[in-house]
Amino acid sequence: MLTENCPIQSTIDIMRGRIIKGVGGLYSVACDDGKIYKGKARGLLRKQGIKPAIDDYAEITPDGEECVIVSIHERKNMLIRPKAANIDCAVIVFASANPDINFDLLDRFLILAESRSIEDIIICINKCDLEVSEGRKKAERIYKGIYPVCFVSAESGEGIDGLKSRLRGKVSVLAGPSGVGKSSIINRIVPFGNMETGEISEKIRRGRHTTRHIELLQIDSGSYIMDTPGFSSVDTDSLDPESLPRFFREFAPYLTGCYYRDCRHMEEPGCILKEQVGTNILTERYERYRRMYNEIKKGLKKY
Ligand SMILES: Nc1nc2c(ncn2[C@@H]2O[C@H](COP(=O)(O)OP(=O)(O)OP(=O)(O)O)[C@@H](O)[C@H]2O)c(=O)[nH]1
Ligand SMILES: [Mg+2]
Ligand SMILES: [Zn+2]
Repeated sequence: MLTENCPIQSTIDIMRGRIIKGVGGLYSVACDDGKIYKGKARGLLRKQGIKPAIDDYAEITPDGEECVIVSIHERKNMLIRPKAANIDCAVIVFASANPDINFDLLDRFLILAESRSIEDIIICINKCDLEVSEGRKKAERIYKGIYPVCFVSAESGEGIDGLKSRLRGKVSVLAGPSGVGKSSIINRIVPFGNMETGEISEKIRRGRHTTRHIELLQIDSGSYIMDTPGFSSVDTDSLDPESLPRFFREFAPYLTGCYYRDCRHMEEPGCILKEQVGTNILTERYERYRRMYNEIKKGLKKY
């Protein structure tokens, strides 16, 4: 439990549930009795700075259709933005085109997911009904040996079954910039899915942030998926620069064995990781590592 010392009168019924939606501090909790109760977190939780997250397991006291959230169970992992917990699988969604793939942002999404110990990470390139773009070819070239890459079209339905089968039995989150078609994919995957989708603004060539909150939706009895609002930036400031190499998955075989045991794989002599750049490690990915390492280091100096 994340809450301690919360005396609750024994006369009040306590029920266990799962937080499936939260808008402005009001949460929907799906409970073991099959009902959904709406309520806020009790004052004590708020005082302790504990805010419920989507897919938290919680204890509630029901009162008619309403409830009070009295405690939150220990989380397996946690994303801060979007605020979601207990995630098995992160699907990082970009579009083949309209908007074009921002590879810097894509790497940041991947690093964030890795840093949060999310076991399964999938890259999903949507809008594959559009002509095969340079970005799509580049995504295939860079990531195919590192992560599963699904090419789909929410419009035509191409590739959706393949993506869906990868989500079976898991709690997944769809994350990516606005306008790439996350909600459109959900509408294909979730039976009776009815997420609001938005036209891309022609002027700014990105979406209008149609989805404003996260919601946990059920695909089938053991599979759940969360739609999230689009993000145009990912906050990587809080990462420890020394742990950054672990978040580049293809670096794993070369993390030990450098001449210096605490090698940062930057300028040090005898770096075995650097020797792999251009062969087993793509130059683009290594360059991204260097830029991010320097950026995070610089950020840390400020404080
Ligand atoms: N051509 C094409 N258009 C698509 C496809 N999927 C979605 N779109 C369009 O892209 C636009 C944005 O789709 P959304 O599903 O709202 O995008 P989103 O990622 O949920 O956006 P936010 O909620 O703002 O984060 C809509 O106009 C969709 O019709 C696709 O596979 N092909
Ligand atoms: Mg959306
Ligand atoms: Zn090294």
